[in-house]
Amino acid sequence: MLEAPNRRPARFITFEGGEGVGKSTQVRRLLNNLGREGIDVVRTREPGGTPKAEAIRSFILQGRSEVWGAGAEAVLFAAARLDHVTQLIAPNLTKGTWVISDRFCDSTRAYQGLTGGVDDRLINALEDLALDGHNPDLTILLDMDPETAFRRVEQRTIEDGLQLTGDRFEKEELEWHKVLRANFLDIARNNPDRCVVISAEQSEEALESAIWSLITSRFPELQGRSLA
Ligand code: T5A
Repeated sequence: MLEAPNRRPARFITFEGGEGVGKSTQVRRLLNNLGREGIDVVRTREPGGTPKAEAIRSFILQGRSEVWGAGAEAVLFAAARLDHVTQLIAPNLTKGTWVISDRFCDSTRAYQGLTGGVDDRLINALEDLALDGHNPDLTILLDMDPETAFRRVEQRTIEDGLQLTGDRFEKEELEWHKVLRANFLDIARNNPDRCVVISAEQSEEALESAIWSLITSRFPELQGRSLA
């Protein structure tokens, strides 16, 4: 079948990485930059993105699933993802709208699988079921030393006048987060066509520019477009 003229393929981009590395900040900046290029794009997050998935998010991040262990948490993240994919991600991509997600399936593999010790077979099965072929076109892994990232989160908490309590995973020890970082890097190494690692230890603006260079070199429809 002939494609409609000027119809550009919708892209699915995910951001991954440890706590506080600057994912949400860069998701917002990329959303604005794509919007300026006239691209229809939605921003979403995991866990969450739909009302049912947001309910699972609250349950997990309040620490209520912790007693069941990492395996049960992997199943809960996958349940949230299944709703997110079928209700938000797939319908948007089908109608030609790009989707940018703040975390996706690599977080389950890194947190619950490689760091939490959940068997690969369960992680693979959950991923197959929840994604149903909706793999990201590009995953940007923001990488940085967790100690520096924690200082950023601390600073944000102070600026927002909040108490530093730490959600379910922020409360883990620094060593745990160092292992998590190495595991994210392993996932990127094992998926070189999809994943690109970018150092998050640079200013917001420098990072935005590095991400824009990547996007414009990756997707031919944006080639030669520079940042405003
Ligand atoms: N989880 C999630 C799993 O265990 N399994 C799964 O399958 C999934 C999907 C989600 C939690 O759930 C876990 C992982 C997480 O623990 P969340 O609240 O979404 O919880 O947690 P984070 O993704 O870590 O979100 P954060 O908001 O804490 O971190 P971000 O989004 O990486 O960082 P951001 O952009 O909010 O920035 C943090 C602070 O740094 C500043 C910002 O202004 C902000 O104050 N900042 C910078 N400062 C200096 N230089 C830069 N370049 C900066 N960029 C941002």
